[in-house]
Amino acid sequence: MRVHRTREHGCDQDGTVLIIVLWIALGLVSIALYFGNSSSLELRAADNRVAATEASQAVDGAARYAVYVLAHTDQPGVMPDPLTYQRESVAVGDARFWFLGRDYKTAQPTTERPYFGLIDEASKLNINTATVDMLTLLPRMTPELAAAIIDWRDADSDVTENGAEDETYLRRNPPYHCKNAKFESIEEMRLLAGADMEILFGEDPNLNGVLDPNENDGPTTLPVDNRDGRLDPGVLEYVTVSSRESNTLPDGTKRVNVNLAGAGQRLAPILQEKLGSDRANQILGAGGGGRPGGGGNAGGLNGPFRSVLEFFVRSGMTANEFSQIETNLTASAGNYEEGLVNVNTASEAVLTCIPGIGADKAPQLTAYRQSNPDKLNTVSWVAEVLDRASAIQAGPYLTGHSYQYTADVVAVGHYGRGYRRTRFVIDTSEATPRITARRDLSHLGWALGREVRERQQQLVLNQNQR
Ligand SMILES: [Ca+2]
Ligand SMILES: [Ca+2]
Ligand SMILES: [Ca+2]
Ligand SMILES: [Ca+2]
Repeated sequence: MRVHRTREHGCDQDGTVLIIVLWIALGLVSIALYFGNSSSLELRAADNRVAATEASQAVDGAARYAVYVLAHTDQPGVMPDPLTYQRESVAVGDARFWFLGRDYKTAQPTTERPYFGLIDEASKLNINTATVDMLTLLPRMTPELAAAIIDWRDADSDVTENGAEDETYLRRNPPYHCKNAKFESIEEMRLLAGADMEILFGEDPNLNGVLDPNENDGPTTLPVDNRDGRLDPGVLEYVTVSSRESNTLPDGTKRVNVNLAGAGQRLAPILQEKLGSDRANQILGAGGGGRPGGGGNAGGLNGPFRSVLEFFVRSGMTANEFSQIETNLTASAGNYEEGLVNVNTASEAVLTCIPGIGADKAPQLTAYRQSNPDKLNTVSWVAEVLDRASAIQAGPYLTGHSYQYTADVVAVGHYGRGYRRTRFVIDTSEATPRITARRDLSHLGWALGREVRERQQQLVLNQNQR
């Protein structure tokens, strides 16, 4: 009996000990699980921070690379051939970067798949120089916003038709003044009367020129789009504040103003060097209106010429001859000319805004570009496509060259993590290209389209399986 009791007691004790041990063990397991989980979360967070740092460094590296590409191009002032530099999935250590671009060789540069490359700022309409009529022709533009652009940048406080000055902006909450000075960035347009998300961003809220799934599903997800299978971007797609041509070439040579007295004497040695003396004399004599030998001297350049294109049309030069001296010429007196549109890279939408071109002739220009890809370093071919009067009318707004480019850099760190996107504007008008603007666009979200995302996800899967 006693033994039994003892044994019973022993049994109870064993049971209690077992339960306590189990509890302790369970507690240890859950503590281990808790710490394990939180340290893996912390590890994961730290890893994401590392990836983001890698991506940021790749962004900076990409900007330096873009400056290098532009500094070493064969033809300064001409869009670097996309085949001559690296544009997509460029490795920088464990990170990769892409230059998100626009396909300037097509009439509609926005597509279903991203195009990779640098972006020509002279392919866009400059909101510091475009007239209200030109602005009004942009897709989605309203008369109110076009007029507000003019009033924002003009020095006076006189309200133009449909426009807005101080009295509009001072009524806002919080109130602010009309700038009455040039735009320094296109994003300033968000402050303007009549500007809204739909006009500025259109169907492309991530500003990548790519038709993303949410941009073609109607009202199901933002933005509200028309579900027509093509991207209809907003005004921001088509405008710039950066385009300008210096009247001093990057190598320090002053351009010859074809309207100045003595232009002929300054032009003579350039023409002689490139085309020989006989031809130089013929051309310098012909400038008044296609009379070969007419005038017979440098004074034969009878201006005024409203543009370099007009000078070409009236000079009797062949397009090939003209292309050799084109960058040496200007028709403006200042230190630089702002807002010329590069007819070799501008989209149909932008060309439509140019006086003398319009919606009817813009497709002819882009069609010519597609069938003559080797001629796209000059403005002269415009005279082959447009009639003489239209070419002369369009001339003051056009150029064949570009000196400012955007590098829209997207980068990810290892395993495709740590997404970063920054837009840089690079000015090549001086001897050394330099970055003149930088804007972080990471907050706009993934911009590289579906294919690159899937490829990135596949890389992660492959890594995890190893
Ligand atoms: Ca004003
Ligand atoms: Ca998009
Ligand atoms: Ca949508
Ligand atoms: Ca659409």
